[in-house]
Amino acid sequence: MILVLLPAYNEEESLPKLMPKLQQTLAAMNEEFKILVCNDGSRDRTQSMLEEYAKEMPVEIIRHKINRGLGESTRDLFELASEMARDGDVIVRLDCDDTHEPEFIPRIVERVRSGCDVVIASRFAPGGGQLGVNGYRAFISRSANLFMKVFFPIPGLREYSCGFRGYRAEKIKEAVAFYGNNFIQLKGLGFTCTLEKLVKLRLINARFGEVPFLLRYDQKLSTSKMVSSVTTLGYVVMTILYYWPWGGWRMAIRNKHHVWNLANDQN
Ligand SMILES: Nc1nc2c(ncn2[C@@H]2O[C@H](COP(=O)(O)OP(=O)(O)OP(=O)(O)O)[C@@H](O)[C@H]2O)c(=O)[nH]1
Ligand SMILES: [Mg+2]
Repeated sequence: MILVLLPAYNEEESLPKLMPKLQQTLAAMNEEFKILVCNDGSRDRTQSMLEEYAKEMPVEIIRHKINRGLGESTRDLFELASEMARDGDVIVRLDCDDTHEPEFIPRIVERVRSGCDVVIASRFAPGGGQLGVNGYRAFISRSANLFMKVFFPIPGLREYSCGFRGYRAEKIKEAVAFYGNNFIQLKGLGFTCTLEKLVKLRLINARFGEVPFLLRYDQKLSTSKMVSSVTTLGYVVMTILYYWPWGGWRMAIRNKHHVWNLANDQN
């Protein structure tokens, strides 16, 4: 099964573009699929539109009446996905602002099935790119990725900030079992959770891969919800938590995971 996760906040303009493409792509893959959407306190027609889609395709809606942010929504989506998924399933998470084309999903799924735990749709892999991104935003995005590459390096990875990714279900189940509440712990810090997930999976020895991806920013209709000041603060907080000499993530989590693995092997 393929489980598609969509965080949605005021996406009434984008959903009518994205959902038919998503359904078409997934149906053509000849595999069972489910779309889990977290409608996070949208103030527009997102909820009623999703309810209509749920009549035509396998859509399940998690509804927050009040906006809780991307971190909380991601926690809910991954928690539900890890409960629903069986071994062999692939979890794909993408944005629903119509900048992430579903046509990349089959390649992501194939790459997960050929041995990766996490596969990132990468603008910076050979053959990837972005359309419609202005110079300022491209510079901010490049700088953020450089920061992540320096402080949280993952061999072979060029793209750290894009949320369009595939995950092997077993690895997500392992992460939820091992980390519990702390799988995605940086909740109120904007979009930091997107990086935190990578780092947390790396600390439990996930294997990473990339597929080339073209970001269609030229198709973006909805307004941006990315608050760069809060997210930047989140990156700083995470860097401190990671490198903190007394019990920082880098050492403490690796050691704890090693012990956890040994205990699991004995059982
Ligand atoms: N659940 C939830 N989803 C959100 C929230 N903010 C944004 N999103 C969703 O997260 C995805 C990414 O948001 P975007 O605003 O596209 O952020 P971005 O891609 O980093 O940057 P831009 O495309 O420039 O806006 C979209 O699918 C949004 O609907 C939120 O507070 N809660
Ligand atoms: Mg976007």
